[in-house]
Amino acid sequence: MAALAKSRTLIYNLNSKLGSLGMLNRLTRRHFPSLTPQILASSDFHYNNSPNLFVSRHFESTKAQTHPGSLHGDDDQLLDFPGGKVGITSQMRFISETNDWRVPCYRVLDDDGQPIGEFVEVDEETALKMYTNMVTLQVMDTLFYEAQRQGRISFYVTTIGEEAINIASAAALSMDDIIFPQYREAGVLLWRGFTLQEFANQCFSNEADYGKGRQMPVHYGSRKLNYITIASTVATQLPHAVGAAYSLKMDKKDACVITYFGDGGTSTGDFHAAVNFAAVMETPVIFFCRNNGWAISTPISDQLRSDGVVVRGQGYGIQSIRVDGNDALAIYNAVGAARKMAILEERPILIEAMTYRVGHHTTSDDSTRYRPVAEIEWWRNSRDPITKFRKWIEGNRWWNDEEESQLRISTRNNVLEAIQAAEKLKKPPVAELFTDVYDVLPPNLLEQRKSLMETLKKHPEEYPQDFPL
Ligand SMILES: Cc1ncc(C[n+]2csc(CCOP(=O)(O)OP(=O)(O)O)c2C)c(N)n1
Ligand SMILES: [Mg+2]
Repeated sequence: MAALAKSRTLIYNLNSKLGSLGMLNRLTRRHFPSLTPQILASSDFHYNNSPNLFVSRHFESTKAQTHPGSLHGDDDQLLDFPGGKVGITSQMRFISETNDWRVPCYRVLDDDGQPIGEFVEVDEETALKMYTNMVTLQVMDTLFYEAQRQGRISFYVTTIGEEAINIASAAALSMDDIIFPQYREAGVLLWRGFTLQEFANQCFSNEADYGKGRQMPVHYGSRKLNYITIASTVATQLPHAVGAAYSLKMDKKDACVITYFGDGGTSTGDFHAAVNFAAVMETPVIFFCRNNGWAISTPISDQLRSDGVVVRGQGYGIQSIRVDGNDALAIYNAVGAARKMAILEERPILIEAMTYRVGHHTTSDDSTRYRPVAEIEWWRNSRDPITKFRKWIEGNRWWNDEEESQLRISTRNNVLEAIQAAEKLKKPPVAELFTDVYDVLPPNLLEQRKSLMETLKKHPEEYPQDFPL
């Protein structure tokens, strides 16, 4: 006991002395406590050896306390409260913070692309559209990322590793369903028909961009495609989504809302307010959490203490499911079922898709500073959602190597053409910065506009010349 207390004091003292670098080290160790540099470097390193992924120390060390009696009351007597009747017990028992099992992950395909159970069939045409969209998203991400690195656009966010989440969830919805995205769901828009040219126009902030260049790249939106413009202020879209779902319910529409967010988003007040509001108001909304293990450099073990996000559904009184986010067919099935329940039963549903953010957080990030490269590469090579889906369509004889290389070549050419065309278009006028919010500009904005124009004219050398005033 004395030795334990001593080592605890030592750790405490060390921790309080650690600088930010030490802090990062600690974060990495906590998230992957069993991954030493030697293991990561060894050629036979395999994730199956590491049950700790997405598991905080909490789950390693804590077994749920088994209760001596059941949590039901001692007898049939009930007490009446405003929220309903509850049983009575004479034993003082605290409810355990966790179960001694973790909520399993719903899968349709195993790692070899073989179905492991029953699922809603996807016909050949839909499956091939899903596959070609996933590949298009991947190629678009790669080339737009490179364009940012070349200084041609200012910023970019990839969806690498989360292509199945994007495309399969979109495929399970109808066009009347309204999308409230975070920022890693460009594929949902792609599925709905947003063209490569439209993506490029937004990223290049040119005159054809619907936002008139007023948003950072990747902040897409499309009124036509029912895709609400991306707000990257984390989780602010969630309460909006609930409000929109409530309006669909009032109008008795045969449609639902789906809102996407990350594991990090679940730590915001907006998440809790939105889910509770949706539960109480019984709104047809799907809360789709992409649990990719990281919120920039914050690992999931520092994000929450519960068994991920899925268990929070019950806390708010709504149904929830955990899905393998790298299994397109599992996502397609789960979202399809959730959509039906949301609309027919007028209820919100929470989906937690387990996945991994293979790319850097954004082009402003270098994730190798806070997580092992071997970990990233393992996900890229062993758990790639596109490869898995390809195995399934090839197994069905719907796809072959020649079609694959043709698709990749033509998609690459199409993306490059879109980038070149977007780059050639003029920028929107600077004056547009002040339009489209107020009908009549208030005095403070009039003053700012005047000041901006004067500054641009006075110091032309400080500003790009290709912006019309
Ligand atoms: C309200 C708010 N706080 C902080 C940020 C900075 N920020 C941008 S993305 C991000 C992490 C989000 O992580 P997660 O929700 O897991 O999504 P992921 O990037 O992993 O897809 C943070 C903290 C922000 N954009 N908005
Ligand atoms: Mg995340």
